[in-house]
Amino acid sequence: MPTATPESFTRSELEAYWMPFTANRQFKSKPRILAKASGMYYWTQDGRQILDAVAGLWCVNAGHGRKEIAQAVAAQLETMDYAPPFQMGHPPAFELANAVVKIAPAGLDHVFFTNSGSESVETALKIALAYQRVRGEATRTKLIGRERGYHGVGFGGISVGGISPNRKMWSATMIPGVDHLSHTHDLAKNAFSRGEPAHGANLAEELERLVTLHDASTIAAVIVEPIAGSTGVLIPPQGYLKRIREICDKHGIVLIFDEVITGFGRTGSAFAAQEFGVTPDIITAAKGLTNGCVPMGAVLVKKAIYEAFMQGPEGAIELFHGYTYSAHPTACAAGLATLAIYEREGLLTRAKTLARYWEDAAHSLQGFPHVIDIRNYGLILGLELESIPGKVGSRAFEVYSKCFERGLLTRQTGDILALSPPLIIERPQIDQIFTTLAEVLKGL
Ligand code: PXG
Repeated sequence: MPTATPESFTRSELEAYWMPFTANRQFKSKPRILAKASGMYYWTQDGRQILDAVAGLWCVNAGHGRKEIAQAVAAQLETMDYAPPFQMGHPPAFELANAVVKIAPAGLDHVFFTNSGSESVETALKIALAYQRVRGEATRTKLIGRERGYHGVGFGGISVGGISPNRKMWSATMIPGVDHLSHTHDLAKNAFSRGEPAHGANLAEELERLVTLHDASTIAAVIVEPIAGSTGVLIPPQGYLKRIREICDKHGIVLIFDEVITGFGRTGSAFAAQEFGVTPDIITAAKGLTNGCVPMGAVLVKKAIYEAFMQGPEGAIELFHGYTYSAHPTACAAGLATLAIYEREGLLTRAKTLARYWEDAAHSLQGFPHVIDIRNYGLILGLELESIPGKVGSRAFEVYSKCFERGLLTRQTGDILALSPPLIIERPQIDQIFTTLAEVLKGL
C-alpha cells in the first residue's frame, strides 16, 4: 500500500497530473485519493473503507483484487511479456477471441481487439464504413448517432456522440456526414419507470425520417448504446431497439451496439443484445472484458461482415487497422481469467437474480427531497435530482461528495447519480448503498 497521505502531496505535485474528465482545480483543492481495493470495497489513502457502487467506472464486474486475474497476468508476463500482433499470433489471443464468441449473441463470431472503449468505437465505425465499400456500397458514408450518446473520445466517437461539451471544442474537425437521432429520455411520460419505460418506441421512427432525408444509399451505420450510461442511465423504451433493428435491416444499414458499459453481465445477460433480444451487426466492448485490470477493448463482428473482407488475393491485408497493443498478451491473460470467473460464479446472469431487490431498494427513495426520477435495469440505477437553477450538477455533486464522506462511491453526471456495483454485490451491501443515499438525500 502506498505510504503517502493526501497531505503529503503538495499542490504543485498534484498539478503534474492533468486529470481526465475531472474538475482539476476543485479536485486538487480537496483530493479524493484511493489507495487499495478488495472485493466490494476501496480504501482511501487515510484508511477509510469505501463501498464501491460503480464497479470502479462500470468495469470491475467481478469485484476488486481477484487473485486469479493477478496470477494469470503475472504468469503471462513471465512466459511472454509482449508479442507483435501484426502478421504474428500468440495462444491467449485466439483463446480469448473464442471465449468472447462463446458468450456473445449468436452470429457475432469474430473479435477484433483494441485497448479501450474509445478505440473499439473508432474500430467499429471504420469496419462499418469499410464493409459498405467492400460490398460495393461505397456511397454509404454517413454515420448516425444519438443525442446524449457517449462513444468515447476519438474523433469518430465524439462525432457520433451526443454530448455537447465533448463536441464543441472540436466542432470544426469532427467527421463530416454525421446525423443524430433524438435521445429517448422523457421524464414527463416515463418518470419512476421500473425496467424498460413504456413510452418512446416511436422515437425509433426518426431513423426512417433520416433515411428519407439522406437516402439509404448514403448511410453506412447507426450506433447506439442499448442503455446510455454516461449521460445518466437512459433505459431503452419498450420495443425501441427492436424497431431500430428492423429499420436498419430494411435499408441495409449496419447496426452497432456500443456495449462498453452494458457488456459482461451488467443487465443480467452477457450482453444487452441478448437481454433485449435484438442482435446488432457489431458490438463494441471494453471495461468488464478484463474486470478493469488491464486496459482492453473488443469489437465483435457478425460473420457476414468478416467474410466480406476475406476476399481477393490471400496475401493481401484485408483491413488496414490495428494497434501495437491489439490482443496484448497481458490483457488477454486478464481477459481469460476474468471470463473464467464470470462463468464459474455465474456473474453474467447474477444481475438478473438481484435486479428485483435492487429495483425495490432503489425505488424506496421515491419521494425523497429533490428526487425527480429513479430508473433501473439489471444492476444499474439512474437517480435524477431536480437541478438548482443556474447551477446544473451542483446538487448531485453534493450528494456524490457526501456519499463519499460516508463511505460510498457513486458516480455523478449532471444532476444524475449513476450506480452500477460489482456483480458480486450481496443484499446487505445493496441495503448499505440505499441507506447511505437516503441519509444524504434527507439532509439536502
Ligand atoms: N462507449 C461507451 C458506451 C462508454 O461508456 C466508452 C465508449 C469509451 O471507453 P474508454 O475505455 O475509452 O473510456 C465508454 C466509457 C461515466 C463514464 O461517468 C463512462 C465512461 C467513461 C468515463 C466516464 O459513466 N465510459
